[in-house]
Amino acid sequence: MHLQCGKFSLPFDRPILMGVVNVTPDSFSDGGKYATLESAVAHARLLIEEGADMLDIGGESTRPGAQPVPLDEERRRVLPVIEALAECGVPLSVDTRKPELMEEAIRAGASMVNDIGGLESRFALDVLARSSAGVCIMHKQGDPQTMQQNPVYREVVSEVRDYLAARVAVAIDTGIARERIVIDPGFGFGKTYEHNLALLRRLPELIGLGLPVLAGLSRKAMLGQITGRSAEQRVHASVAAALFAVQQGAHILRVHDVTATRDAISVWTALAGTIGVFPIQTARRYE
Ligand code: HH2
Repeated sequence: MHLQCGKFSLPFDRPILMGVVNVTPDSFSDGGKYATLESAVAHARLLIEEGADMLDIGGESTRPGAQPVPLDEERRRVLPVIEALAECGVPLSVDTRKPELMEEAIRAGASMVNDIGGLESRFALDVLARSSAGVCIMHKQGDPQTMQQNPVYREVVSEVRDYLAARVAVAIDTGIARERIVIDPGFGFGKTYEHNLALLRRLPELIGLGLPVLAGLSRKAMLGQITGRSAEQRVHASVAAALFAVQQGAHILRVHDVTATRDAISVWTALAGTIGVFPIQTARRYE
């Protein structure tokens, strides 16, 4: 299996690390740290140096309770960062729900779209179909403003799996090749602690759909519920969760802490003898 995104082809012979670059004043774990063009680009370059295989660049926080960001403001935050990094050598993903921005970001150099809206907009589907970009289709229940108030499922794992399978079928029908698609259960997006746990423990049921699975657990509230620590203090907890996700079959890990995650996965895969050694020196370029 491999992921085709723009000019890049990513094999899944080892876990892929997607480093998070939040160009926002209010993200839940790093809000305000990378809100300027200079700080965002410097952080992105640092993540690449640390061994990020790809970057996810976002201009709207989608933490529970977050206010929506107008298109013009999101554009102003994200596009200059993508333009500045267009030749950085790793695929750039744009984390947005807005089809206009998806299109502009692809034009500016993004190779992937990360749509927490599950590619439900017709416009977004058409933008993707017209491009060669990869796409991450994520499940969420409700909208960030209210999604954590009372999430209810009949059976969370089968509902999320069936939703993703249906969205993938629509995407393929629209002309987006299967090799360009990644799926994501959307940890924390309209899910209680128990829902998140069920999805993680039964991740193999999503893997069974035959598509690469992205897991975004980094610094999330469920880790705070386990450890009692604040978002900035959840690095070790995030690494443990990332290792567990890999064991459960996750292909891509969306992480804030690249060095820590990379070291842990390197050691774990070397010791387990499953995927072979994965030292930072072998961070690769895909073109
Ligand atoms: N989580 C966040 C944002 N985007 N995209 C995918 N595909 N999967 C995720 O789990 C996911 C995501 C939330 O994390 P972060 O970007 O750090 O925070 P914020 O939304 O507050 O900017």
